[in-house]
This record gives sequence, C-alpha cells and structure tokens, in this order.
Amino acid sequence: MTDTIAAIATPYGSGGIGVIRISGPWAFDIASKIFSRKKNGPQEFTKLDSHRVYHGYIFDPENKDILDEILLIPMKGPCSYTAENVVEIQAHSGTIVLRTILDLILSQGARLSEPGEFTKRAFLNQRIDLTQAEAVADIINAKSTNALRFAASQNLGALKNQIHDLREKLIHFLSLLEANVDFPDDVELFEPSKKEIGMIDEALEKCQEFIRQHDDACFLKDGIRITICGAPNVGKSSLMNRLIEQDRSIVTAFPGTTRDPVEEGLNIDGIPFVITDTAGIHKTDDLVEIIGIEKAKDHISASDLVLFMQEPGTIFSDREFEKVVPLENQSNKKIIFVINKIDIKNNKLPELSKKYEHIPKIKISALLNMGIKELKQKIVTTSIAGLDMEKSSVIPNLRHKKALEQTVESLMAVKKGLTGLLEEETMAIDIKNSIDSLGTITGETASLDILDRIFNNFCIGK
Ligand SMILES: Nc1nc2c(ncn2[C@@H]2O[C@H](COP(=O)(O)OP(=O)(O)OP(=O)(O)O)[C@@H](O)[C@H]2O)c(=O)[nH]1
Ligand SMILES: [Mg+2]
Repeated sequence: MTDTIAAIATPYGSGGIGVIRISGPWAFDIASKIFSRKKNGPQEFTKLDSHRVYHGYIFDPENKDILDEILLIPMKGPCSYTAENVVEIQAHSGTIVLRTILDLILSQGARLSEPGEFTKRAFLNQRIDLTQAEAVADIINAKSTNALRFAASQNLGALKNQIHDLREKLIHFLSLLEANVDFPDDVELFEPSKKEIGMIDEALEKCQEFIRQHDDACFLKDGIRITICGAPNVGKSSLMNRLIEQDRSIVTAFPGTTRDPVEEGLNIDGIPFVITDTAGIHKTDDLVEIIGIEKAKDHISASDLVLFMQEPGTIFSDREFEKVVPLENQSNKKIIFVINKIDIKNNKLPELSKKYEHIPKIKISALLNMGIKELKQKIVTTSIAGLDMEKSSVIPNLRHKKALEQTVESLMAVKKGLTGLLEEETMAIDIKNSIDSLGTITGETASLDILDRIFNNFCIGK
C-alpha cells in the first residue's frame, strides 16, 4: 500500500492563494483532523464528500488554534490528479502560513512528497502515460504560446495515442510471427500478406516522420538560438538591447566594449528565441578580447540563426565574412545581414559579394529604432521557413527521438527479414525490440532509471 504524501503546490512567497496538496489513502482522514467548518473551533471530525468545495478553517488539533480561513476540495480516487484520494487546500499564500499548515499535515502522518511525485503517482496509477507526464513539465516550462500549444496537445494524449496505435500494430504482427515460431508444424509457413508488409513500411515512415518533426521543430520548445556578430563598434549591443527592449548589454563609443557573450530570452509572435550579443570579431593582441572572440565563434557555430552586422560604407569581403561564419558552418544555419547606422550613412551601403546575394539584408538604425520591426519579422520568417506549424501537433522530445531511432533500426532489420534474408526467430526479436523501444516513450517498458530522470526534473508539489 502506498503512503500519503503532501506538499505546497504553489510557488514560494506571498500571493493571493497558496495551494497545499495531499494524496494517498489517508488524505481525507488527515484533512478532516485539521479542518473545521465552524469558526469557533471543531466539535467533531468533518465528514468530507468527494468533489465538493468546503469553506472552513484550519486548526491545530493540539491547542485548537485557528490558523487560516480556507477552501478545501476533497477528490476521491480514481477521479483525481493522482488517481488516489486527494485533498487540495486553498489557503492564503504566505511562506509561514503554508509551511505551518503543511507541518500540521505532516504531523498527522503524511510524508513530504518528492519532486514530481504527484505526477509520478498519476503515471504509476495509469491515469496518464509518460508522454503526458512529460507534457506537464513542458506546460509549466513553456517559453512561448507555441510551446504551450504543443505541450497541451501532448498532455491530451496526441503523442501517446499515435505511439499506442503503432505499438498495437507491431504487437499484432509479432503474434502472427510467434505463432509460426512456436508451432511451426501447425501453422503454415509464415508469409506476411501485402497488408502486413505495408504495415511495417507505414510504421517505419511514421517513426521517421516523428524524428523529422523533432529535428524541424524542437527549437520551438527550447528557443531558436540567435547570435549577433560582426566587427567591433557596428552596433551589436545596441541591437541586442533594442530587440529585447532592455538595457542589457553595455554600449559605448569605444570599439571592443563587449567581451563576454551576453545571452537573453526573447519572444517574437509566440516563438521563443535565445539571443546572444558577442564580442566584435577582428585581429587583436588584447588577451581578454581574444578570449571573447573565441567565445563569440563558439556561439556562432552553435546558433540556428546568425545576424551578421555591418555598417554602411564598409567593403564586404567574402573572406572577412567567412572568418566570422566559416563555410563549413553555413549549411546548418540561417543568416541575415543587418546593416546598421543607416541614419548617418544611408547612401553608402556595404558592397555585397554576388556569392552571398541570396542572403536577406535588412537596413536598420539601432540608435533611432528604425527597421527593428522589419528585422523581427525577417527573424521569424527566416527561422520557421518551410515548417508546417499546424501539422506539428506534437513535437517529440530528445528522449522520444532516441527511442524512435532505435525503433527505426529494429524495423529496418525486420524489413530485411521480410525479404527472406533473416530467420523468423531473429525477426521476432527485432520486432520485440521495436515494440520495447516504443514502450519506453509511453512508459510501458521504461526503466526505473528513466522514470527517476524524468520526475526528478519536476518541482515539489507537481
Ligand atoms: N548613429 C548611430 N550610432 C549607433 C547606432 N547603433 C549604435 N550606434 C553607436 O555605435 C557605438 C557602438 O555601439 P555598440 O552597440 O556598443 O557596438 P558593438 O558592436 O556592440 O561594439 P563592441 O561591443 O565594441 O564590438 C555607440 O556609440 C552607439 O551609440 C545607429 O544605428 N546609429
Ligand atoms: Mg558590444
């Protein structure tokens, strides 16, 4: 039998309402020992009916002191978050009041919950699968409306249902195959029908599509990485501050002001970005600047989108540009040329090489806030070019992607078997492996180690 856990479910600090959650077989008994519907103290235990909102008071059973006026919501399992008996107490939100109520609950026999333990119980009690549990954390950590949309869709079971269907089909295929392996004399030689062969192809295609979806759209969850780079003093830090609408990076008239990369979150049209201002790249003997330039180069190479800044009047040389964004690095990232300071040198634009004519160019004045709106729009269209946002109702995470890659590997081996190159026993092992890999996504075959890694990243009370 499981024990009863409790935790403060709302953030630390002052606020309108703070919620304490209790879950487990003794949740109702514990709550009724410290709850009174009457102001002048408890006369007897309150009998709690499920799914009702009770107004009343928390009191200390030792000295009968009233501690707070609260709302209490008992939810009998399995119709609750954890599928166990749950009581939620809505108290006033202050660190001391919530902590005191929690201590009372613990003194009545509950245990302080581990991080994510409520959601873990919902998973272990099969109310949700692992993808839905992960989506709870994604909803809490969503950095943009799009990230929230994907997480909510996953929380409703979008990924779970598709993986479940795939797995069921593979289990059916395995049953046909195993019948042949176990009773080779009773069953005719295993000859998969066109439909069954097609099913393996379909499963393969579906897994590959999910992997593509991860590669194309995972940055919508974590943020598209933008690096602002270019020569010293072109206005990189001024642009950074304009984009994030804060005075974050130091701006001076002296070249070589920025040394350490300065990173900040940014949200444009519901899409999350992580933008970094870097040291101006040029030839220098200054040791600190050299280190800053190295760090700038690392950021450029790790970014999805590079804003390469220039001033009007500079001669654009391919070599200079390729020193900042090396050729081997250009294929996996998007680039925008940003021409700054058009307020003073508007008629002398940089001379651009024909080789880089296809790269979009935006003229701005970071100082006078000119062209910033257009630049933001260009950042969005360049970043999500070719991505079908409607189609991607869920974005598999990296853990899912790895499991899908294992599934693809096993299904490829099954395909080889279907062309007569492998024994049925070997094929059965491969198909079992593919079923197991899919099971780690939904949690059916996930090891304790995987579960710990997922739930330890949750906050206490969730
Ligand atoms: N006229 C004009 N001046 C600008 C503009 N943007 C930036 N500046 C000025 O250019 C100087 C350098 O600006 P920063 O933003 O510090 O340039 P940076 O590229 O970050 O420079 P480093 O960090 O030294 O590489 C400052 O004096 C800014 O006020 C602009 O659009 N027009
Ligand atoms: Mg700077």
